[in-house]
Amino acid sequence: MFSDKVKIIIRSGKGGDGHVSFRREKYVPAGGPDGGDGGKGGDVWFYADKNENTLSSFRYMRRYSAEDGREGQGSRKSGKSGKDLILRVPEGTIVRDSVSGKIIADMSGENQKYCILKGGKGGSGNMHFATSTMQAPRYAKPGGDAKELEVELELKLIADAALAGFPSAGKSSIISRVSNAKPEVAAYHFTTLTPHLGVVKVDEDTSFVMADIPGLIEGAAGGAGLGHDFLRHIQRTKVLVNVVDASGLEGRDPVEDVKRINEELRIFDPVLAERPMIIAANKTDLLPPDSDSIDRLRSAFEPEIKVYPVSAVTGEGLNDLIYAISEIISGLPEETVVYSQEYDPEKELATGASSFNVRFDPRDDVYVVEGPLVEKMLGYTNLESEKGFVFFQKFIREKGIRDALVEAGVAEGDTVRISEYEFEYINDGDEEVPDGV
Ligand SMILES: Nc1nc2c(ncn2[C@@H]2O[C@H](COP(=O)(O)OP(=O)(O)OP(=O)(O)O)[C@@H](O)[C@H]2O)c(=O)[nH]1
Ligand SMILES: [Mg+2]
Repeated sequence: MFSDKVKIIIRSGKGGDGHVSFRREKYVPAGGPDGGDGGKGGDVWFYADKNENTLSSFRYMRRYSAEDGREGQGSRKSGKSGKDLILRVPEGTIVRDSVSGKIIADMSGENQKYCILKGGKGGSGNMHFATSTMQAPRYAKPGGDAKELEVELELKLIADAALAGFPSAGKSSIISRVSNAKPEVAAYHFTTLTPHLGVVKVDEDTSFVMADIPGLIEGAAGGAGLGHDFLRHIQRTKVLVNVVDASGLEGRDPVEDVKRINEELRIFDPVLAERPMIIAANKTDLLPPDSDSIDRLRSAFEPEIKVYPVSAVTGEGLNDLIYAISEIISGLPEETVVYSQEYDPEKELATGASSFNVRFDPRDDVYVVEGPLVEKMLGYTNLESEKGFVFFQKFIREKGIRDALVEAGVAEGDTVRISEYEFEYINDGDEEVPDGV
C-alpha cells in the first residue's frame, strides 16, 4: 500500500508552570519568593527531506507530540524546555488543516522548514511577583497551552519528467537504466505500487529528476486501478513521457495505448493535455523486422508529439530519449509552483482558545460545557475554595456560557457538567457577584 495522503494529529508541548516557593535559609525565617519559570513547550516542525520519498512512515502512528516544558523549581531555577518535534516529509508535501482542507504549508521550493505549532510559553515563577505590598506572592503563572491540530499530509512529487503508461510498458525498466532509481521490474501488471524518483545525469552539469509511477489503466482518472492517486503526482511535472509497449506482444495496439493514456490524463486534469509530451516506444528489441509500429506511431502523433524508439533491455535509443527530455526541460521556466498559505494555525488556534460549546447529553441527562476556554479556566481555578467558586460563577456569566446554557434549555435544578465537575444549575439572576479574585 502506498500512502501519499495521511492524516495525523500533531500537538505542541504545553509550557511548564511557574513555580511557587520561598527561599529557605538558616536563621532567615521568611525568605523571599524564589520560584523559577516553567520551561517552554516544544514546537512542532516540518522539514522537507530529500531522502524521503513517501509518506509511508506516517502510517503507523496517528499522534505526534512535542515535549511539554517542565515546571519551574525552587532557588529561581527554570524548568527544562520541552524538546521540539521534527517531522521529516518528502519535498513537495502539502500540509493542510484536515477540517477546512486549507493549506498550512507547502514544503517545496524555499520552504524547507516550517514551524507549524508553537509550544506554550513557560509560566513565570513567583519570584517575579514580589512587590512592596505583596512580599510573599503565592501566585505563579501557569504555562501556556499546548496546541493540537489534525493535519492532512499530501505528497505531490516534484519531478521534471514523469513516465506514464499502461502496466508492463517498461516504465520501471527505463528509469532503472537511466537513473539511480531501482524500482522492481517484473513481467506482471502493477509491479510498481509506489512512485519512484530518480536523478538522470545528462552530462557533467545537467541532470533532471524523473518519476516512475504505477501503471495507469483505462478509467484511472475515475479511480480505476491504482492510478488515480498517482495522477496527482504528475500534475507538477514539466514533461510527460508516454511509455508504450511498441511490440504489441500483449495483443495491444501501441497507437491506441498512447491515445488511451492521453485521454486518462486529460480527464484527470485538462491542464495535463497541454503539457509537453514525448513518446517512448519501448521494447524495440522484440519488434519483428517487418513491424510498422514505429511508423504508425510517428504518423499518428508527430510532429506534435515526437516518438523515440527505445529498448530498456538493450539500451538502444535511451540516450536520444534522455537528451530530448533534457532539451525540453531546459527550455521551460525554472520555478516550482509553491502553494501559498491559506490557514495560519497560530492565528486560528489562538481564536479557538476562547471557544466553548454547550450540548445536552440525553444519556446522562446533563448539559455539557466543553472546549479550550473552560478547560483553561479550570486549570487555574480552585473550585474547592470559596474565592475560586465565586470567580467561576462570574466567568460563566461574563463569557456567555450561562446564556448558552439557557439557550440550550437548561432549567433550575438541571445538572451541568464541565470537565469532571458536575453542578446543579441555579438561576442566580443578574446581581453582581463581588469580584473576589
Ligand atoms: N524485451 C524487452 N522487455 C522489456 C523491455 N522493457 C521492459 N521489459 C519487460 O517488460 C516487463 C515489465 O517491465 P516493467 O519495467 O516492470 O514495466 P512497468 O511499466 O514498470 O510495469 P508496472 O510497474 O506494472 O506499471 C518486464 O518483464 C521487463 O523485463 C524492453 O525494452 N524489451
Ligand atoms: Mg513499474
